[in-house]
Amino acid sequence: MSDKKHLAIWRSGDWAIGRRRFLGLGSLGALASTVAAACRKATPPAKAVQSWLGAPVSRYGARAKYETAAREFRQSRRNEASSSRTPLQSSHGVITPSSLHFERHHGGVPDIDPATHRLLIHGLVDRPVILTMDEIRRLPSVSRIYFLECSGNTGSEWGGPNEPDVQRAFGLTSCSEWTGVPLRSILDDLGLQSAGRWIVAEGADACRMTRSLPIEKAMDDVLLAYGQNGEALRPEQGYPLRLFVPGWEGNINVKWLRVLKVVAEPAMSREETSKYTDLMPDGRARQFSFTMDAKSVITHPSGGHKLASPGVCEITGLAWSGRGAIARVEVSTDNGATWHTATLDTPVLKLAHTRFHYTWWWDGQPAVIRSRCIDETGYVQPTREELVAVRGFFSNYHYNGIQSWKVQPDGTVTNA
Ligand SMILES: Nc1nc2c(c(=O)[nH]1)N[C@H]1C(S)=C(S)[C@@H](COP(=O)(O)O)O[C@H]1N2
Ligand SMILES: [Mo]
Repeated sequence: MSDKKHLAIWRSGDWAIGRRRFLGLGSLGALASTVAAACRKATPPAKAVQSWLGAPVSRYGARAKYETAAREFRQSRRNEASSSRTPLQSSHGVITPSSLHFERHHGGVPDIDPATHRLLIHGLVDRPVILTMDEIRRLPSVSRIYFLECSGNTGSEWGGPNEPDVQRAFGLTSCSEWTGVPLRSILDDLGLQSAGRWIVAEGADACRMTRSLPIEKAMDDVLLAYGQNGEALRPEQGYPLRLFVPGWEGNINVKWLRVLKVVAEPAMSREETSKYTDLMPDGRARQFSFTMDAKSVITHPSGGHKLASPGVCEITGLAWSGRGAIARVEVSTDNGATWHTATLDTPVLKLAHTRFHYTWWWDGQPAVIRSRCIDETGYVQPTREELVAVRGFFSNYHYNGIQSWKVQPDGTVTNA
């Protein structure tokens, strides 16, 4: 295709011509030609060629004042029992900045001095201990990138399209690099007794968050985490210490951790009986439904976005699974009739957000776009109908149905 034609579709007002000319062209070819046209157009006007005498260095950084992405929350009657959501629609890559990590507090954010904080580990161990933060930070540590998702995330979509945008519908998931001590190494040292089958974790906040963790998981990949994205945990994420349970529902990742008790039977606390259980259609409930099932969502374009004009559109989003790595993400731009394999940013990490991309040539017609993911165990993200057929409508937690967005001819995007 000649340069003249590239420029022709780039000029505003020429979209109708461009659309006819590009119809049937592979989307990557279209992307390359659009980029080339943009480059040729980019002769800077004289007044833009200038430089600034800048501000001095600073002790602790802040983002550019032009950037406004923020957590979203509804003011509730009791602000101590609230949550805020990550702006996934404007996120890049897979790491959530700590300042935008979603929050879920049942008793507010306590202000805990690390110098006085203690972790008691007792119960069915030969040598119970009380550890200070300095003692914990002396132990060999690891750093790992993991997602953290509240099992209530996307619960709003059980009955069909509900929330207007990806932040409100999906924003209770975030992904950080977490640093801490493998719980296994400490339990090995303390002499775990064979009768110890569960560990009851308790937080130091007003709600005394209490959850029971099976010993097999505790001895696998659980961390006593004190670091997040290269610095100490944020207060909102459990400073100075939290339990980190990779791939499992957010609630068991007890923040402000102060007690671990090794026991024979689960505690049957509020958070694992009346809450965080899943009522099934036959009236029985799933309990200890820890694993976060595979889920994916297109974050751009998504609800609330407006496409400027027909032409090249980068579809991008996130996929993750509590069972391991994402093996494949597929994207449909024709209401599920055909599916295309998306490109995954590498490395693809187990139990972490995985960024996917698919380059789409939007022809200006109404379109429904969606993504579905398959994890390394072969688990396929279900449609809403498939999920509802098994789990019914009584559940609040663990909704992971395929999400669709509708692109209207004027470029507006809505939840479909
Ligand atoms: N001590 C304590 N731990 C807690 C909670 C809490 O309120 N108190 N909330 C839980 C819930 S429901 C979730 S989803 C995650 C949220 O972690 P975050 O606020 O770091 O995103 O923490 C869990 N751990
Ligand atoms: Mo949660």
